[in-house]
Amino acid sequence: MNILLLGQVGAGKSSIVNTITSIFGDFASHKAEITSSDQIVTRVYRQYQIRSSTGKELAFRLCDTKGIENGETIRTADIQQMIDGKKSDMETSEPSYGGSNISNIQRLKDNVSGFVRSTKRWMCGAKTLDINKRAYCVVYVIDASSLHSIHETVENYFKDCRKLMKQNGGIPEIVVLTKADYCSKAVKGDLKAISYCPDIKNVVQMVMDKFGFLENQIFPVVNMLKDVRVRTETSILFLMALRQMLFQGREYIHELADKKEIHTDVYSDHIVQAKL
Ligand SMILES: Nc1nc2c(ncn2[C@@H]2O[C@H](COP(=O)(O)OP(=O)(O)OP(=O)(O)O)[C@@H](O)[C@H]2O)c(=O)[nH]1
Ligand SMILES: [Mg+2]
Repeated sequence: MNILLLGQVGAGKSSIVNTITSIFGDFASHKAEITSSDQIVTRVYRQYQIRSSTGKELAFRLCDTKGIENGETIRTADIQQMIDGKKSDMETSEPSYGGSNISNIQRLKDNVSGFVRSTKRWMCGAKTLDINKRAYCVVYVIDASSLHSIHETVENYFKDCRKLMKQNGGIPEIVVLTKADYCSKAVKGDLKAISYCPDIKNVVQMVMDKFGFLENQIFPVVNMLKDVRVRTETSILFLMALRQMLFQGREYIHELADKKEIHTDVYSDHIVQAKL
């Protein structure tokens, strides 16, 4: 099951790959490149196979993507390729910028072409899609500490992404709120405070108000950055989020099978394996 990580430059997408790899591998992983500078780090699409501590491949991959910059509009064709599993590992993504008028027209065109695409797919069955490669869940990675000052274009970007997921038959969406430690001293001192801290509750409410997510789709976390050993509190937060991604992804697979977009004999194995 491929899980697509989308979000702003520096939001913590690659750090999530490292944290989850560390949790399952039982050691601190630096597989995905991150940096402490403000520069864009991830420039290409990367698929990371997650393995257990014994090296066994687990039944999901995290797909790290190039971050969105302020002023950028949705790269519909690019994201569609990722959803359909047609983007190769290490492939680049060109940013797309546009003024508000261009962006509105483009958005309209995207809506229409998205509708045509989903209708076509419904009519012919998605036989050309490789079910191992396509995405079954999308994760919006949002920096909790800077949400209050999020750029309007980035806000629109997320809204447009949500529309695209709907056009694709309702791909499950999860929000992972990183850098919760920057939002609250209590969380910085004790990760357990994340579940009751008012500062974090406010950020969660802001995500609900801005983007229309439900509370159970939003997971505040703190990435593993300096620790050599994986802390239990870190693991619990990430595993809860991951469990939700996999459950919802599985439901989506069932729906695709019911609509005959994928064949049950092909996907049943994957469902069994997707149990954590
Ligand atoms: N305090 C804190 N810092 C974090 C957290 N997650 C990520 N960071 C820091 O944020 C910076 C950016 O993290 P990345 O994982 O590289 O972000 P990215 O979204 O992959 O960025 P691009 O690849 O440039 O799009 C790094 O300096 C990380 O150490 C977190 O939960 N808490
Ligand atoms: Mg990155």
